[in-house]
This record gives sequence, structure tokens and C-alpha cells, in this order.
Amino acid sequence: MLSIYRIILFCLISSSVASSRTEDIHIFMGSDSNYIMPTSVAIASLLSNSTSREVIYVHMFDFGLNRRDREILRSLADIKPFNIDFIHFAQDRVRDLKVCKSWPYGIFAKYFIPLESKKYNIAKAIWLDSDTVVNGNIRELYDINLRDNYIAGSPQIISTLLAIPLVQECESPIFNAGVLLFNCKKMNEDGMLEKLLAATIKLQDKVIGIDEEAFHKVIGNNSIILPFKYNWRESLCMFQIFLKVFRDVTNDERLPVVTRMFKLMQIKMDEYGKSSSDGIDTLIQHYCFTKPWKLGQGSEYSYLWYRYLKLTPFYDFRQCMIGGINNDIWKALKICLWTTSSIYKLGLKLFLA
Ligand SMILES: [Mn+2]
Repeated sequence: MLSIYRIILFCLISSSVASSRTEDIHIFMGSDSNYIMPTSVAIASLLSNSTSREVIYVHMFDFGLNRRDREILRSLADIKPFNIDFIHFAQDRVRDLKVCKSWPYGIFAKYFIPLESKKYNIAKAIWLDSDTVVNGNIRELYDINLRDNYIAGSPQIISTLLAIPLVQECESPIFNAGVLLFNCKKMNEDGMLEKLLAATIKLQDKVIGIDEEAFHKVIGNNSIILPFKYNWRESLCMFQIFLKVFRDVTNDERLPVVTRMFKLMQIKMDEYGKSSSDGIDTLIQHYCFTKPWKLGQGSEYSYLWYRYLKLTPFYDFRQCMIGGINNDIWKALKICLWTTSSIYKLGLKLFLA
């Protein structure tokens, strides 16, 4: 009789442990002092959209944060309590690797996520760039079942198209490295850190993204393709406009090279964007190119960033005004693109007539 009670008690305890574990969400990020404002905005967005069911853990790679920066990040717990810890990440950890002039060495920090995750005893983790906002519950991404795959990510269209002739044996796309879900357990078991470091050394000077191509090379087809809504970028929006505007060109067999390129782009956009959005039901907005916090660099998605800026100690009314102006500049640019393409199409018609 006693043993039955013991079994019931054990089941109750283990189920409560299991369910409490699934409530924990582990997110790795990285920042230095220069990036403290966007990093705060990303965390503020993440926290304000999580519920009391989730316990958020932010593991922050420290690329050069001072005490004040750390205090600012900790103060975001006023929005919703969360856990934050800092991981020392000095350049000498990746001293054999080269990056493009303008890119920080911190892009390689994500290679170390599975290794670092051992400290926290976690099987999976999210990497989140600091130039993002999370516009819904991050659990939706964290709960994706990775099964036997190493990574889940959102595809890069252009670099995937460029990589196809290079990596014939691998059908998997190149992922944008701004938002990735890692199967830490499997990556550790298969020694992926060493493989990634070796692949990066091989690829340097040959490719632009380096980390993204290295992931592609090492992970092969063992990945899950996420819909664009998990990592929505302005470039995707521009591709959509581009493809709409140049539809006539894609159907013109007299321009084989251009036609082929556009067709491939369309196929990839359709294939990878099955449940793609126009940015409306976006879970994660990624400000890859235009940075809302930089003067004159806003986009039509900046409003989202300013919404979360208001939750941080950096909130400044004047800055939000600048965000509004940026939006108008972006709209004007779009009109310019439409006009240029119309002129181009007209010229093309005359040329081909
Ligand atoms: Mn980014």
C-alpha cells in the first residue's frame, strides 16, 4: 500500500518538475556598451509579451559592458521579473577567426551556445540578435520540436541562391543567423563547436556572412526551416515588392538570365514563406539593414521598435519623433522604387518591341 502511495507521489513530483521545466525559456544574446539601447529594447519587447507562465532566462554574452549597462539590463525586470546572467566573451576565444571589417567578432559567440548551455543543464536555447523586437510570446518559437535536427532558422534568400551551385549536395537553405533555435544537446554530442570553427577558417575570405555559411556547411540538411514570421526582415518585404513590380520581366523568355534569377527568387520566397506574412503577424521583427535608433535609418516597421523603446530607460520623446520622420523617408524610397521600375519596364518594352 505504502509503495502505491510512493508511486503516486513520485508521479506527481516528477510531472510537476517536468512541467515546471517546460516553463523555462533560455535565450542567449550578446551586447557591448554601444549596443545597450537596442539590446534593452529587444529584452523589453520579449518580457512585455511573455506571460506569468514563462520564466525567462537571458544569458548575455558580454562583449564589453560596464556596471551601468548591467544595471540597466537588470532594471528591465520592472516590466516582468526575469533572470539575467553575463558570460565573459573575450576576443581571444575566437582569435583564429577573421571577420569582415565592419562586423564584430561577437558574431561567433553563437557557436559557443551549446557549450555554455551545459552550465544551465538545458537541451535547447534561442539565439536572439539585439537588433530585434519580439512582438508576441517567444514560447511559440521555443516550443518548436527540433526532433533530431541541430537548428531551426529562417532562410536567407540571396545567399541561399548563391550557395546552391557551391553546395550541390545540401538542399537546406542558408539561415539568417539573427534568430536561431539550437538543439544544444545534439550539437554537443556531435562536437559541432569544433566543426564550426574549422568550417569558418576554411570559409574566411571566400564568403560574406561567414557564420551563416559555416552553419550551413556543418549542419547540412539537419535543420528545420521556420516561416518568415519568426525572423521578419525588411529585405523580405523589398523582395516581395521587387517580385511584384518585375513580374512582367520574369515571364519574358528573351531575358534568360534575369528571368532565371527572378524565378528562382520567387520559388524560394514561396517555398520558405508558406506561412509568411507581410509583417503583420510577425513574431520577431529583425532590423537587419535599417536601424531605427540611427538617424535617418528607420523603416515602416520602426513604429514597433519605438513602441518597446518606451518601456526602457532610454525612452525619449524626441527620438520617437525622429522615428516618425524616418518612416516618411522610407515611404518616399518605396515610391522611388516603384517609379524607377515603371520607367525601367517601359524602357524594356520599347527595347524588346
Ligand atoms: Mn541582426
